[in-house]
Amino acid sequence: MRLSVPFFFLLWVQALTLKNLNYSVPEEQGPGTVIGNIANDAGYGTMERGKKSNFRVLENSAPHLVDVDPESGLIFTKQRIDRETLCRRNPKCQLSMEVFANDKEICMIKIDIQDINDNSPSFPSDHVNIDISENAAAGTRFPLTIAHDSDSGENGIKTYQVTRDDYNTFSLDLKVRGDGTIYPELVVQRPLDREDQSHHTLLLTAIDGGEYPRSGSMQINIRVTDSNDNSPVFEKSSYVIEILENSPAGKILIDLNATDQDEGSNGQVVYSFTGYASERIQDCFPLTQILA
Ligand SMILES: [Ca+2]
Ligand SMILES: [Ca+2]
Ligand SMILES: [Ca+2]
Ligand SMILES: [Ca+2]
Repeated sequence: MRLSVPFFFLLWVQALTLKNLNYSVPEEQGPGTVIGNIANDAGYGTMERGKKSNFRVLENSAPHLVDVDPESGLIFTKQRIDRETLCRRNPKCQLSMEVFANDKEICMIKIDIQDINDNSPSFPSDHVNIDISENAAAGTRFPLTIAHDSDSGENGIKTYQVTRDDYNTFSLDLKVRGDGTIYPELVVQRPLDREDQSHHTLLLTAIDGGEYPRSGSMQINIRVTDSNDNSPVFEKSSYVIEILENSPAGKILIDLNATDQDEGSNGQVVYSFTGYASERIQDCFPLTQILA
C-alpha cells in the first residue's frame, strides 16, 4: 500500500503530455481579436460542440488581457493590449498561459506582443539654451539632450537631424553607446563671431525607424558669448588740431570718440595719453578737457 500513491501519481503524470504553442499578436488590437486556435494547432481537430471545458486555463500571466474559449479553443484578446504599458522598455514582450486541453494535455502557450510604431520621439523640453564662447575652436563639441521613444527596436529612435544655418556654422555628430542609445552632439564647424551674429537658432529632430517614421523636435537657442577680440577704434587714425596761442585753459579743442564692438567691460573705453605725448602737452591739456 505504501507504493500505491506514488505509483498512481506516476501513471497520472505519464498520462499528461506537454505541448508548446507559440503565437503573436500586434499590440493595440481591440477586444475579441483572435490570436490562435489551440484545437487546430495542437491537432485535436474540431472539438465536440456542447462539451464543456475542453480547454481550461490553469495559469494566465495576464488574466485580463487574453483568454481561451473553453469549447472551441480559440485564444482571443479580452481588451486592448498596450505593449509599452505591459513591458515598458523590454524589447521582448510575451504573455504565457497554461491550458489543460482535452482532459489529457497541458498546452504551454507563449504569445509575443508585437510592437507597432504608435509613439513619436519626444524631448523633455521644447527648447534648450546653450552658451558658446565666440573663441570656441572649430571642432568643439556640445552634447545635446536625447529624445525618448517608448517603442522598441526599429520603432525606437533611429537618428537625429539638425537644421543647417546659412553658413553651416554647426553640424551634428551621432555617437552610439553599447546599449544602442544614440547621443547627438553639436559640433562647431566655423569660427564664431559674436559681433557678427550673437544668436543662432537650430531645430533638432529625432526620427524613429518605423515603416512610417515618426519624429519629434526641440529648438536649440545658441547665445554666442563675448571674448575681448576687438580694440577701441577712433573715427580717424590721426587728428590735427589748430589752436590759437593764448587760448584760455579749459577750452574744448576737439570732441573725440572711440568705439569698441565687444560687450560689457570688453567694450568699455578708457582714454589716456600714451607716453608719446610730451609731458608738457599732457600738463596743458588734460584729456578730460579735450573731450566734450
Ligand atoms: Ca516610435
Ligand atoms: Ca508601440
Ligand atoms: Ca574690446
Ligand atoms: Ca568680442
